[in-house]
Amino acid sequence: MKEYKRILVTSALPYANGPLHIGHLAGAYIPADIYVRYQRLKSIPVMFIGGSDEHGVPITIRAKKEGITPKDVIDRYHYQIKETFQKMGVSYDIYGRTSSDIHHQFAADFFRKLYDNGKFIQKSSEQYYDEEAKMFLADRYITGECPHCHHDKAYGDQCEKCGTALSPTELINPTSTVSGSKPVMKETTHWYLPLEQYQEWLQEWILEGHKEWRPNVYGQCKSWLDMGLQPRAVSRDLDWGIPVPVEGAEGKVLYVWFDAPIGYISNTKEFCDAHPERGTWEQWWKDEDTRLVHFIGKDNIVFHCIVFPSMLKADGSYILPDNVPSNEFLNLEDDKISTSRNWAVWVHEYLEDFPGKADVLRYVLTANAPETKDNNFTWKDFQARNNNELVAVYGNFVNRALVLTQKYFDSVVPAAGELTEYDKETLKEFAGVQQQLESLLENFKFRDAQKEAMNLARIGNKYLADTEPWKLAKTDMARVETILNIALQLVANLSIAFEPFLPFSSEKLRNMIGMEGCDWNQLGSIELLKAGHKLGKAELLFEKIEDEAIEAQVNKLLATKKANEEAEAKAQPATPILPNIEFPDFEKLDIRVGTVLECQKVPKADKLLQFKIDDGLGGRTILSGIAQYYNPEDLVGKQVCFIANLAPRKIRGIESQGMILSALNADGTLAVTTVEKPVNPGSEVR
Ligand code: B3M
Ligand code: ZN
Repeated sequence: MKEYKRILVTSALPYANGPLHIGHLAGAYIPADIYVRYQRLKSIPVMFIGGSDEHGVPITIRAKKEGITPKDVIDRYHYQIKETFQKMGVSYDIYGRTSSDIHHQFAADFFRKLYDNGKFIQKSSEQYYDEEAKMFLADRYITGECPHCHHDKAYGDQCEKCGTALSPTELINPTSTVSGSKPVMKETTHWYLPLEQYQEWLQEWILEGHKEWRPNVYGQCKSWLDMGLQPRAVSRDLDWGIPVPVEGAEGKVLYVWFDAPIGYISNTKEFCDAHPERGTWEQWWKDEDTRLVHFIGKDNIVFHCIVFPSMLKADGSYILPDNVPSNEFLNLEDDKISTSRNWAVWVHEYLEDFPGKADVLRYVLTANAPETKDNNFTWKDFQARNNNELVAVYGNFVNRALVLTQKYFDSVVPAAGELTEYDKETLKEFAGVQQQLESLLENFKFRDAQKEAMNLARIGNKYLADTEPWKLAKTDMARVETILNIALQLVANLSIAFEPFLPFSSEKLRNMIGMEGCDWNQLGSIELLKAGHKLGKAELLFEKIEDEAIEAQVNKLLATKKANEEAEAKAQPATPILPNIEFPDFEKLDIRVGTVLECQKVPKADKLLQFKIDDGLGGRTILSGIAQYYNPEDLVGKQVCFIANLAPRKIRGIESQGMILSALNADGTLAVTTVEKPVNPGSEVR
């Protein structure tokens, strides 16, 4: 393997449109932090870059829904996310944001250079446009019937029922999820990165050059390449983002997936500008001696392995990722984590409910890391891992070693005498641990690595249980000295071995034993604590988590489940069908289609709209109580169904000559009934 001088680590930039949940942590953040902490411990120059992804449609939608600005949204979540990372010990060198001036400038310059060098193609195409919301619709914001399995809520980019990748034009009966209206086709121009031009190079670079990538990552890349790459639009019609820095591009911004990965670079620049002693950003991004590693979740693979590298290649002056360790998904209590269904453990809530227990969550998420397949978080398992592993194995061993030393030697490290065969065997077991841990960590096998560290504690526990120094204290104090010396060396080793995984506890442990510094290269040493060294006060490293605390969490989830079920039930109210009628009863109704000629609000009546309808018979006036749901001008020209022979009645002094039919939606809103294709005014409905 190539020798590198420095390692640049990035973890995916979370969208600043919601809080972090445990799935985020397990996917891209805890593993990256473990890796970075390990490299730092080894004194390898390493830089850890993170930040918020603050552009894109979801942020604008959220703002619209809440009646605030996108800037309000990102400010709320950027700071919250940043604080959550810090409290979880995710040790970024910089946590930046893509709304910063420095990033806007950097990303615009990046685009401009590619543009000037003819790396883009410009294409016009027809795209779905929402006339009510006055915006082009991102694929995700169009739903409709899947042409393959006929699921009625497929998205414009994918049907989640049958898994087929779709384009919005394939949907049957597309609807805008922004306004609920039917989108229309409208022409627009965009810049595209012609990925097909990079196909051959990518094949060589990934499929030949990076066979060591995780099978899930390599496999996804291969299937994309096998399908053949297509040009990808790098701009969007949107008023939130980085304006396309080209004349005549008004109203267009860089596609969020174009600017976000550039955020890794601009954040590095921001950091290096403020910390010149850490080198220049160009050193980190353009020197072949830098090893670049991206930690991401599996839904980001194509962007980090295919699109971003193609952008870097198009520029020509950048290094490329050496590895892209991507995790699969973490489920919660056997169900997919979902922000919209609030099916998640929100990390900031966890930290409130379990103060001082960031390491416990780090431990459990790593023990269950979805490294090779989707994995599951359950509160029962969380409790069991805390009580049976952190408390009963690691914490218990440390506590026993310290308490015994306190009792027999007044907390002074005793000297080791002659070693028995059993002592030597025990020491041999942890002599190899540094190498074992290294090879696992270098290969991104964090789960196994943490298991290995825990195994050290098991060895320690077993050693004390087997040697029983408390029994020997009456007869053979010299032997007790040796045993406790060995046990204490093991304790000190644990603080190093666990440092990448459980940084808070490792620090606490070092304070307890009065150990200064933490040097990875000393891992496995049996002279970490010198004889005569005075230990600090023994405290509990971890505490048991009681059933009540777990029940409270489980109940919280049950309440969410119940609320979701209720919401679903409410969305489909089972209004009982009325008793049957005979056909002649139906024939008494004269339902017609009319074209709305005029529509206006009735003064001082906030629910009423007054319609002038072309009914094919000279026209009529109808009042309808739908003013809360429509702009009157939006209804002009629409064809509506109405009852033509309802006896006229006066409402607010105006005679209403019929009744416009509307559908009552589950949420209480009304939608006017129209016809599926234009008909002559006055046509009968039957
Ligand atoms: N914000 C998607 C995500 O959070 C996206 C990652 C950007 S990394 C450059 O899944
Ligand atoms: Zn489908």
